[in-house]
Amino acid sequence: MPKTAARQKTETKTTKAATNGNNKTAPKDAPENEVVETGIYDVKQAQAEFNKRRKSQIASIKKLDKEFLGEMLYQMILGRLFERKCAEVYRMGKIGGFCHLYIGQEAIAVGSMMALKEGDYSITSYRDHVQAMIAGIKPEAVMAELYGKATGNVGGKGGSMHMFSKEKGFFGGHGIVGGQIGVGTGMAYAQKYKGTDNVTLCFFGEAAVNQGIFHESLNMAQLWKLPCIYICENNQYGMGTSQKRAMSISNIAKKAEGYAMAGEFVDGMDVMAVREATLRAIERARKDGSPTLLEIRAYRYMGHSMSDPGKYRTTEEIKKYQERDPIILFQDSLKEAKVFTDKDFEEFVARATAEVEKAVQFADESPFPDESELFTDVFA
Ligand SMILES: Cc1ncc(C[n+]2csc(CCOP(=O)(O)OP(=O)(O)O)c2C)c(N)n1
Ligand SMILES: [Mg+2]
Repeated sequence: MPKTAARQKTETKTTKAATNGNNKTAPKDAPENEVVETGIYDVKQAQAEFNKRRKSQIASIKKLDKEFLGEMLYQMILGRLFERKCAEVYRMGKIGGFCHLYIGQEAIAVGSMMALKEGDYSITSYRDHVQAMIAGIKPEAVMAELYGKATGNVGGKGGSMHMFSKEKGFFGGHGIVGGQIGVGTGMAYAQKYKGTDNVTLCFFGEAAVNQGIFHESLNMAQLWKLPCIYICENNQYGMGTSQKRAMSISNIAKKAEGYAMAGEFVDGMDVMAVREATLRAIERARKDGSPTLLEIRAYRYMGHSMSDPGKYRTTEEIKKYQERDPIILFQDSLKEAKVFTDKDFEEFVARATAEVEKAVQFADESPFPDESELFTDVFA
């Protein structure tokens, strides 16, 4: 993606949506709307650290073949453009209900899931479209599911939050904050019980860490040596509440120490750093089932969901984080390592744009489920 195109589009489209065009601090007499700087992540410092790491990123790039690197970049671009399209068609009324977008966090899903092998599992929260596509669910099926169409990933009955494919080892798509942490732990238990060397990637947001299920699961996983890699996607907000307001410590990776578990902090804007941390965790898990907690810090550019008025943060804060856009950082390194050129990036964008358009056309042209489907697959 050419640098300027990526930056411009993201900033103009996403920041407006995220803040609903309002970047003013709320009045003092409305504390629930007060803008609080998170203060836990200095962007300048992070940028300086990344620049120091740049050499090591290029060295990691050189260890991988061009085709695989191209696929990593393509999946990040596809995720970004797919989500932008979701926002566009949502505003046109084509998607109803909840819709949580992943823009800004792409390096986490790509860096970690593309380190998996056949038979490994993954599970996540409601912010699940990009993970579902990386798992191998076709963009057409994800978009049609968002539209509530019969051709959707789960027949149009799950919508945005409930993508699922047992065949692809992708177990959702969960709307209850933290609910998937217990399920993911059970999936890892099954992998161990069956005597495989497979692992589970269990994604959740930083707000889920305050739920009891997180602590119960980590305790059990370490005690029973379950091959679960707990990936806390720290985007610094749980709906409109900053982490600082809701958590007594800012270093989530440190919480692993409470369970004698391996824990690691990772820069979620750096896809290669995510990949390498995941590979270290995978190695531990395949060897003797040891679990790991990874805190991968990133930033969501859009609102919590499409209905978020976004009054709890400023446009300036969003722009600050966009200066470290994960796609641009990766492209810059790929270019410096002489793997791809600007022309190649344009081709990736063109291919992803065509794939997204195909998905929208498929969803537009698909039928809604038949009335007779009303009572099938109903378990409650
Ligand atoms: C048990 C439960 N409590 C509250 C909610 C409402 N809720 C939905 S998302 C959310 C915030 C979660 O934030 P985080 O875990 O950081 O994930 P993110 O949305 O940032 O990806 C809340 C409180 C819920 N869905 N489930
Ligand atoms: Mg969050």
